Amino acid sequence: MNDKIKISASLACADMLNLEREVRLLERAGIDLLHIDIMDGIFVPNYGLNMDIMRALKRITDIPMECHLMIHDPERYIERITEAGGRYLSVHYEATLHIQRALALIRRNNMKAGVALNPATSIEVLDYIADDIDFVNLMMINPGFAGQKLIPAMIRKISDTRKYLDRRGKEHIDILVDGNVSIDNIPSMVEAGATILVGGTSGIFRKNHSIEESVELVRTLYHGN
Ligand code: S6P
Ligand code: MG
Repeated sequence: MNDKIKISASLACADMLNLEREVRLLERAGIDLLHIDIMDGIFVPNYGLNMDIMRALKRITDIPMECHLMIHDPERYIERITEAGGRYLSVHYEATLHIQRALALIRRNNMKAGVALNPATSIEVLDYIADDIDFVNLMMINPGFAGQKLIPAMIRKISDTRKYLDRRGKEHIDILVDGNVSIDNIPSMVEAGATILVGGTSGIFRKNHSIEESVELVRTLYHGN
């Protein structure tokens, strides 16, 4: 039984025409976090959610918002994310020249600080920022779009990251996995050491399955029953 695992629902994959209803269903299913993808059309070739949507969500739910910024120079938006209700925030290592400064700013704004790594970025970049993070956001796909396929080498990246952090006495740092966190892939991701699972089109918002049924199924995958 693994009680340390959290499930974060990737709201960009929800039914936008019925967002409040989707949030109520997620609440009823006992989801832990709401994953909010924010993009700038430059760091990734797409757009996602934004701070107006966060503010609206904040009015209707207490589920903590876990934000994933896929934008260049994320420092520019950290204060506004906290004001909009963000409680966790990951910024890309590849998106700023001053990742340590960005992480420190996230903590100063009372959010849990995460560094997000693109698939090809080595975990060695964590070396001198391990004291500055509460979680690592390991991308299982190249960011920008939902509905992509897991890059197989990423399972090894999860276990390498877990070992790497544990060897440095950083057992408390969470490993969030994002991208094709599917019913099929979750067992190997958890086995490798993932502790926060971002559920999108292949995990929580699956066609022809209810949110409740999917969340329940995801839980059985790591509770082993
Ligand atoms: C991708 C984004 C992700 C997706 C999620 C979708 O740019 O950061 O959070 O929303 O990966 O899940 P799935 O199951 O469709 O890959
Ligand atoms: Mg994301």
